[in-house]
Amino acid sequence: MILFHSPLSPFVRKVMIVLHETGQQQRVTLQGVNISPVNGDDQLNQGNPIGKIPALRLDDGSVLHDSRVICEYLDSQHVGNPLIPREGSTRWRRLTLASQADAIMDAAVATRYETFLRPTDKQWHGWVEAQGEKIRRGLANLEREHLAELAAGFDIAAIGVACALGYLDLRQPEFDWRAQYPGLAAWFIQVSQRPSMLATFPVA
Ligand SMILES: N[C@@H](CCC(=O)N[C@@H](CS)C(=O)NCC(=O)O)C(=O)O
Repeated sequence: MILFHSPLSPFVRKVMIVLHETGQQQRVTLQGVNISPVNGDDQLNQGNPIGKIPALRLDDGSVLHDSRVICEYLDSQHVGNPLIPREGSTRWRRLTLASQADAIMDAAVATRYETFLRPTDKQWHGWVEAQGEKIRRGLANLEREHLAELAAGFDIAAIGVACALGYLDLRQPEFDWRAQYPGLAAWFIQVSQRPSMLATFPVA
């Protein structure tokens, strides 16, 4: 299989961590792409018309996207403990937490595009501030209500939160989230030691 990849994308990192955690790294060849919303990649666009990464080309030539679908596919392809609970209320709770983590990443990626790509005189500070509020509300909720759930196992929800925190460190190092969310900070120290997290650490 071929994974359209960038080492700095938090959504790609999520897929890479799932590959590591399920022992499937060797099944995938990485195809690096350097894209932004205003600078696409023709080969990627052929497989994923939306032009975003990650996208996974299967051996039969079909292409899966987005990261949620790819993670679910990969989780159906191994015999170990599932990273996405298969059924019951746990499934919906964990998927909702995973969605919250994705939304934090969406807000952080959108902030990056607005502040890095958009010409300075066109930047909308109120909009950037509102993205920051989404991130802060999302993290505060995790700190207040979900620390025990995160510590329960490194599944799809925990992987998503770890990728979101790692991306904030990469792109918003001035946002000292550790000071505001000490429970998340302590949890992050632990999960950061996992081989899957070390192997996918984003280096700009
Ligand atoms: N919902 C998507 C989001 C993926 C995403 O936003 N990827 C970014 C890179 S981090 C991207 O491809 N941006 C290019 C674009 O927006 O055109 C997923 O979960 O895979």
